Amino acid sequence: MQKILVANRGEIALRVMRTAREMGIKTVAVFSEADRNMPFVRFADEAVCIGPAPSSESYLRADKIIEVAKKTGADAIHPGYGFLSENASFSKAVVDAGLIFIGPSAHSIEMMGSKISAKQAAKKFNVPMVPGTEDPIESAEEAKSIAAGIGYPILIKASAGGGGKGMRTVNNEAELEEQMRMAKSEAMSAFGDDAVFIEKFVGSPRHIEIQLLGDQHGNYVYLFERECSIQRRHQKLVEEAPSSCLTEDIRKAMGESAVAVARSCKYHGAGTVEFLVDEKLNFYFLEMNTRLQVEHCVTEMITGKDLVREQINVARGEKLSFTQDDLQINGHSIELRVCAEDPKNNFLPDTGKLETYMPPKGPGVRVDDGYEQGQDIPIFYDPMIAKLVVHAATRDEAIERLCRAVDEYHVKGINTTLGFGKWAVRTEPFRSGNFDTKFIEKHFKPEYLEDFDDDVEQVAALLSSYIWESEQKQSVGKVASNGIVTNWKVRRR
Ligand code: MV4
Repeated sequence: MQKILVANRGEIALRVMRTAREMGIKTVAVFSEADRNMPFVRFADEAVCIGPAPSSESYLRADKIIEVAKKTGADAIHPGYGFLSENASFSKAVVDAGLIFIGPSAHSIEMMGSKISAKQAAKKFNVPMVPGTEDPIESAEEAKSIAAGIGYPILIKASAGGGGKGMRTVNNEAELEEQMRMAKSEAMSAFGDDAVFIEKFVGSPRHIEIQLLGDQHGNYVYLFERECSIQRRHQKLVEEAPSSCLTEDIRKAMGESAVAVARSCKYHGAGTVEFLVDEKLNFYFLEMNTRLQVEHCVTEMITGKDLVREQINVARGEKLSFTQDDLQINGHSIELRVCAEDPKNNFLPDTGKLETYMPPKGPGVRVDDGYEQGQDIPIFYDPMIAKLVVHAATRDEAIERLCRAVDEYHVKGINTTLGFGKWAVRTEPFRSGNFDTKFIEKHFKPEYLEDFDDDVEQVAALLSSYIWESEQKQSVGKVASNGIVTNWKVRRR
C-alpha cells in the first residue's frame, strides 16, 4: 500500500493521515469547496476538490471519490466515520475498482446494517439478547401476542434504524397498533425499509461498547470497553475507558460476545459491538458499528495501540500482530466531544468564526481537532470541532486532568460543550460511577454552567481600565520596588 485516499474531512481525516504518514504511506485528501483552507487539506500530500459544500454533492459522491483515487494512483480508501463509512455499496464499488477498502466487506456491513439479520446471526453464537423477536413483525395481531408474552413496556425498533432512529416505546396493548403503524411509516420514509421488530424495554440502561479488531484470516481480539452513557438525543458527549462499573469477569464475557458477533458476519477491520447494561450488570447485544468510531481514542490511550495502523495492516492482508493475551488496560482515559453547540440553549448548533482557538497541552492531553484559529465553522457538517482526550493513571486523576485541560482550552467566537463536560465529570453521579443513559435528563440544568463568557471579560477589562485611570488622578499610591504606583493600602480602607 503506497497511497491512501481519505474519504472524509476535519479531525478524522487528519487523524488517519497522521498514521499513514508514520507508516510511510502517501495521502490524498478530497475536499468540498467549503473546506479548501482546512488543516487536513494542507496536511495531505495531494488534495482534490470534489464539489460544492453540501455532503450530497461532495463527501457522499462515491463515484467521484473512486475516480479521484484512480487518477491520483491511490491504492486504498479510508472512509473515516459517517459519510460513506457504513455504505455497503461503497465498500463493494471500491473493491470492484481494484482498490482496497480500509474497512469491512460489503457482506459484513449489510448483515450488521440490518438489525434483524444482525440479531439472527448473533443469536446463533449465543450472544445475550434483550427478550424479543429476531424476526420482522408482520401484523398488529402478531405484535400483540409477542408483547403479551414479554410484558410491557416494549420497544418497536426499525430493522434499518440504529442510533435511536425509528424507535418507539409502547406502554400497553392499547397503544400498540398505533405505535407500530407510526414506527413502520417512519422507517419507510427514513430508510426505505419498513421492517420492525420488538424488544422488551430496558429502563435506564448503560451504553457500553466493545472495540474489536479482526484480520482476514479469522483472528480476533477485543480491546476492552468504552462507557458511552453520557449522551443527548443519541449524541455521545463524554466517553471513557475502562467503564467504572464492569468486573473482570463481565468484561471478559462481553469481549468474547463481541468477538462472537464479529465472527458471525466474518468481520475484518476495526468494529464496535454495542451493549445495553442493566443495573444488575446483565448485558444485551444492541447493534454493531462497522467503522472506526469517534471515541476510538480512549481505547488507544488505555491499550497503547494505534487503531488506524491496525486497520491498515489488516486491510492489506496482514495477520493481527498481537493476541488477546498481549493486551491489557493501562490507566484511565476520558474523551469530551468539543461541539459547536450551546449547552445553555438546548445544545443548539452554533456557527461562526473561531476568533480565538487555543487547545490545551501538557501531560496526558491529546486533542484531535480539525480547525484552526480564524476559521469559520461551516453549517454543512457535524458540529464536532475537536475531541479533548486525557489519559492518567487513575479515573480520579483523569477527571482532574480533564478539568485542567478544559480550563486551559480557550475558544472564542462560538459556544462549545467544553463547560458542560467539566460540569459533567465533577458531578457526584459521574465521580461515583453511578450513572446511566438518563444522566443528562436526570441531572443537568443549563443554569449549572458558569456564565463565563465574553460579557464577563469585557466588564473586567472596563473595570480595570477605570481603576487604573482613577489611580492616576488620585496619585495617592506609593512607588513600589518594581516602579509601579500602587495604592493597595489606600484601597483596603
Ligand atoms: C433500547 C433501550 C432500552 N431497551 N433497547 C437507543 C439507540 C439504539 N442503539 C438503541 N437504543 C436503546 N435501545 C431496549 N430494549 C434504550 C435505548 C436508548 C439508549 C441506548 C443507548 C444509549 C442511549 C440511549 C438513550 C435512549 C434510549
